[in-house]
Amino acid sequence: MHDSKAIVRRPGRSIVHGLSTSVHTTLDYGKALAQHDQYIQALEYCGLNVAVLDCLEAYPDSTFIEDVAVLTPDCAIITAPGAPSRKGEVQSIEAVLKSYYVDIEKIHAPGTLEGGDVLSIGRCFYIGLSKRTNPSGADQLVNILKTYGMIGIPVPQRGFLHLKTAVTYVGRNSLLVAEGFDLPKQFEEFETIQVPRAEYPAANCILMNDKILMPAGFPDTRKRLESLDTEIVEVDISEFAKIDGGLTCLSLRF
Ligand code: CIR
Repeated sequence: MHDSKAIVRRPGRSIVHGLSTSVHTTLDYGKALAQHDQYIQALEYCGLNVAVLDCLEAYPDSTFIEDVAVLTPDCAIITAPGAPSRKGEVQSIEAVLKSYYVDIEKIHAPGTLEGGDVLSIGRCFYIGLSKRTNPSGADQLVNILKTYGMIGIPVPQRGFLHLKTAVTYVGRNSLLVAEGFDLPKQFEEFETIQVPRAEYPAANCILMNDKILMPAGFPDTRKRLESLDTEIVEVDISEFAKIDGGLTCLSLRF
């Protein structure tokens, strides 16, 4: 899995009104911008060429750009966000993806699907069925992937916003799994590293070109990840975490 490019979108001031499953202190916009800069630098350190898109003020959650597309080696798929306030985010991504991809597919209503629910490991894509991704969206993705010789596997998911909030792939056949997440049987071929309940946001890490990008401030998880003997790069995304944003959701990588 070698990624060479990433697309990110600058957060707009409206991010303070982003969707959240928790009561949180108001997001500090200046701090969010600074953390976003550090996130871009971390992607560059991991070897990616980063395209930075302008903010979309009309869409408070649009910096979580991972949710609007699924990028594969052979095609890009524009999703259909399940959150009503995020549906319009897809309009502006098509033109961007056209400069990178010849083949662009789409998930159509009544299907809903958000990229945070899609965990790709090689040419296999695990699709979490969540409040944001419904069976129709998952089935459409499975069929699109099949056309290009890739595999889509829908998996049940409960208790977390997206599949990748609870589980990510960190290399050496290992999954990082949040304690309390009922790992679906479709993942039984993998080894697991558990993220303690108190550190659950750390379950959302990114394996990128032989480095693991992890959110800063989770020492127990870091210790456990060190057993993989892979370089770990920490980046502070505490402002985004206030509205359920993790590391993966801040970029599209391909
Ligand atoms: C939302 O609820 O849509 C945003 N506040 C957070 C999205 C996080 N996306 C992701 O984990 N892929």
